Amino acid sequence: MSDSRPIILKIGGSAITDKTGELAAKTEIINRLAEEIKRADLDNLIVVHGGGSFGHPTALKYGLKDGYNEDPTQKLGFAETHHVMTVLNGLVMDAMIWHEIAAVSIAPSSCFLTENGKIKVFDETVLKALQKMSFTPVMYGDAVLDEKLGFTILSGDQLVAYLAIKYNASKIVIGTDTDGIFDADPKTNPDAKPYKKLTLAELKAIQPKLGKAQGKDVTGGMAGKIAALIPAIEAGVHVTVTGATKGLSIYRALTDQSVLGTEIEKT
Ligand code: ATP
Ligand code: IP8
Repeated sequence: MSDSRPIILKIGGSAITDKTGELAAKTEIINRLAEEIKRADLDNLIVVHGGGSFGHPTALKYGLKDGYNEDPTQKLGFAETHHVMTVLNGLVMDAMIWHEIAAVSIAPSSCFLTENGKIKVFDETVLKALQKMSFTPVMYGDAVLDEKLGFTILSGDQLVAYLAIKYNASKIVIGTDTDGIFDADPKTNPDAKPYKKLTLAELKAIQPKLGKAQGKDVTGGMAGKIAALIPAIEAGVHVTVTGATKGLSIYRALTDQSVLGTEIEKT
């Protein structure tokens, strides 16, 4: 049983899917990430993955992020978005279990409620029980019910920040498809320069340089990710943003080794 502070890993949808396509999973990367998680051998890990080309296209098509607008097709869109997230989650779970990780998935739509897009209610009973037995809980960005909007999209990044604050995480590792945070989107600007280290004040100062995701996305790309993570950084949680598409960066970050990427500290 684990009583230690959790480590929270976000596996970005940009790393495990092709966000310029639809329902386009990168199964080799999912498999390698499961191998890295197994190798890290942590009994206090919480994994959260993003939506990539599974959740984002349907969330965008039905305008789910801004809430229910009385268009009945949106309800089907809500159901479809949650469903395709369970499909991507199934691929992640397949890889984790194949690598003999005792991972158990928890659907955020069943235990979180938001209010105007911010987490308002979390029934932590199952998560706590899983943690107590050192299972590896796995959550994901999801379509969730919202007390003011009817429903919305809860990003994996907001989930990560919330869980990190609530459970006093020792660190957050964010795996995406770029080697950290750059002074411009490296996908569209070949001269973009990476930041190795940022304090909270420096991070806030460079927020205008953070852009959208490539492809379909409803949670704001790197700009949205950092905005969602700031409350956890303010609470003193260390954040590493690194590439998850190649090498061993996730294993190295999870085990406190240096990685190509950006380290963020409050001061
Ligand atoms: P998902 O939301 O599907 O889980 P993710 O969390 O992996 O995906 P995205 O929301 O797609 O990440 O955001 C990452 C993307 O942000 C990168 O692929 C990159 O194109 C874009 N980006 C924009 N500005 C920057 C920047 N300054 N530095 C790094 N990446 C940036
Ligand atoms: O990919 C959003 O979570 P994110 C998930 O972590 C959906 O931003 C359903 C679009």
